[in-house]
Amino acid sequence: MYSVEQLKYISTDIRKKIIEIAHSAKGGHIGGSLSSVDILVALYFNIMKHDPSDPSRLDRDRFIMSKGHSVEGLYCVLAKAGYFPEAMLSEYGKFNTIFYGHPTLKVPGVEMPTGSLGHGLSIAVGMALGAKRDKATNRIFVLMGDGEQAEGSIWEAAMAASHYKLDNLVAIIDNNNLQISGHIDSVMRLSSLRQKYEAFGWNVVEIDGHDFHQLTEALNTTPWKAGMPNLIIAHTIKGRGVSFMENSASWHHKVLTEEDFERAMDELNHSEKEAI
Ligand SMILES: Cc1ncc(C[n+]2csc(CCOP(=O)(O)OP(=O)(O)O)c2C)c(N)n1
Ligand SMILES: [Mg+2]
Repeated sequence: MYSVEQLKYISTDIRKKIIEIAHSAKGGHIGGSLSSVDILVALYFNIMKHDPSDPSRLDRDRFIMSKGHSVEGLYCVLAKAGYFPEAMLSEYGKFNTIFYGHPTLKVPGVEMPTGSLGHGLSIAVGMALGAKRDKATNRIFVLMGDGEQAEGSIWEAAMAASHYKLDNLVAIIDNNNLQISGHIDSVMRLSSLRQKYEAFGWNVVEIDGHDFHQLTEALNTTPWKAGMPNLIIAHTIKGRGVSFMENSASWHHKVLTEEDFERAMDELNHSEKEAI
């Protein structure tokens, strides 16, 4: 188990890597990568049963990155966790690379290619149902975006998860209040997400998605109720960690200028020193 201080340090280091690879690839889904880093770090470093030296181990927990566009965060966390050397991240977005702008099975540790929103929960439901039928004890985690909740397929999967009593399924929503073109409320209002999932038969908790105490507690203690699927609504900040990217839809996907890059790295280096 890593301490909260260690997790914070790892997250800041990963935020720096995200900025570096998005800069070198001349673009990236930066905002949603930065909002979900702490969730991924909690999962890969303290919560999931997994083995980077044997990515296809049968008894591993599964993680589906349904918001596949936030791929820079996923690649950097997988590298840090040991699935491949961190030096390989410099290939991100280059010609002939395995590190495309959305995750594929070519990258060690990626369970499912994603990017077309709205599919991850259905896939996770299938995996959770399979695990139940095999009487396996592993858990299935899936991370979705809040904008992604506008996809109708999610609600079919949500219905099936409670019908099949999939308490081994843990869905997390990166609730950063923004999607590609603006504020969730102006693009497709969601309120109340909690009530919607509860009406579909889920157990729901809401936490601060940047607080490692809350993340660890919520993720460690599922199933919260036997026979019910688990949803964590993680309140996050899009662009978290770089002041001028925070809460701004324009940083959903963007090319960093040299000045943006220097400023972002200065801020993150400063946060890293504070975290020591
Ligand atoms: C089916 C589908 N429609 C549209 C898109 C284009 N798209 C990419 S990201 C995005 C917004 C997603 O918003 P959200 O789920 O809130 O992600 P985050 O804020 O975490 O980046 C959209 C519409 C897509 N990838 N897939
Ligand atoms: Mg969002």
